[in-house]
Amino acid sequence: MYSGASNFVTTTDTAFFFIIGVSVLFLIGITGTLLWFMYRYNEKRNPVATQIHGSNTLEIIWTVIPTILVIIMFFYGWAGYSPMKNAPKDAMKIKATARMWSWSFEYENGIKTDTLYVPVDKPISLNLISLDVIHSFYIPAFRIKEDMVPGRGNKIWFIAQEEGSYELFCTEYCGLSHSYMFTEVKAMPQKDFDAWYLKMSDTTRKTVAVADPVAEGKRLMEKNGCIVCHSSDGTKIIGPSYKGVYGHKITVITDGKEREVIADDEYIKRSIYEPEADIVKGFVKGQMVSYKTILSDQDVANIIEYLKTLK
Ligand SMILES: [Cu+2]
Repeated sequence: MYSGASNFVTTTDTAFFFIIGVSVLFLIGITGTLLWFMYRYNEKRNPVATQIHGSNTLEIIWTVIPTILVIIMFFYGWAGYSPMKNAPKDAMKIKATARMWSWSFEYENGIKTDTLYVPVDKPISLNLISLDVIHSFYIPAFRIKEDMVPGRGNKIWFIAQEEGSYELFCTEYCGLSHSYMFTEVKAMPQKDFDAWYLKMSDTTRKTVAVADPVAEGKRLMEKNGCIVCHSSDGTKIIGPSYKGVYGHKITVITDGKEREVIADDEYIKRSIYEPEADIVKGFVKGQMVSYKTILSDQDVANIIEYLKTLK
């Protein structure tokens, strides 16, 4: 077992520091030689230009040494990279979904979270799904990074080796609110993870009966990143604000034709499940994906309760 926050820290850092070290040595060597030549061969000290007619020895040296250095770089790079492509068979599988502009993680028992929870010392294999554009999954402390291309199904795996919270973010510029794609990976001892997993499974089963639909609706909208594009105070972001929408008349474009609708339960549900069907006048098409597979009818009902409070 290697040291560091994940099993890939040692190998990645070795390759990185070797390349940085070689680069710094060359930077110092080349700059030093340059300065010395400027001093030694300026017009005052060397009035007649010195002509040089090639040197086989020199040419061999400056071909062989860089070749060896580059081969060593390749070796360290390959030795670190190739294990990243082969997840162990017993790895715990988690589906990581990215969309403009939020993350969601789905576990084998159906739990969905916006923070990635993992046990330490256990291989975790992530299935990387993008619902819209190209995103990129990055946990700097674990030294892992992989593009999330729609329809491609890339994978990444790691073993968290030290307990703690680490930054997890999108590192592919994916539109206006790219910087909101920021969350955490929490690595915890196996027994704490098991307790969390069990507790979450229970709450997932009980989602139908929530005590406070308004609070639940608000939580769902924060968790699913809705609020990144829709404000609740009337500010225009990517999509229309929620403020004062419920129960009011709005102008939308449906199949290229302008029409007026009342923003009732049915309209809001349709906007969440088929966001391209009606576009509010003044906004652009193609900014939102359907949440049909993500939000249940009950979730939508809770969201509507929350919207009703935004007068
Ligand atoms: Cu992104």
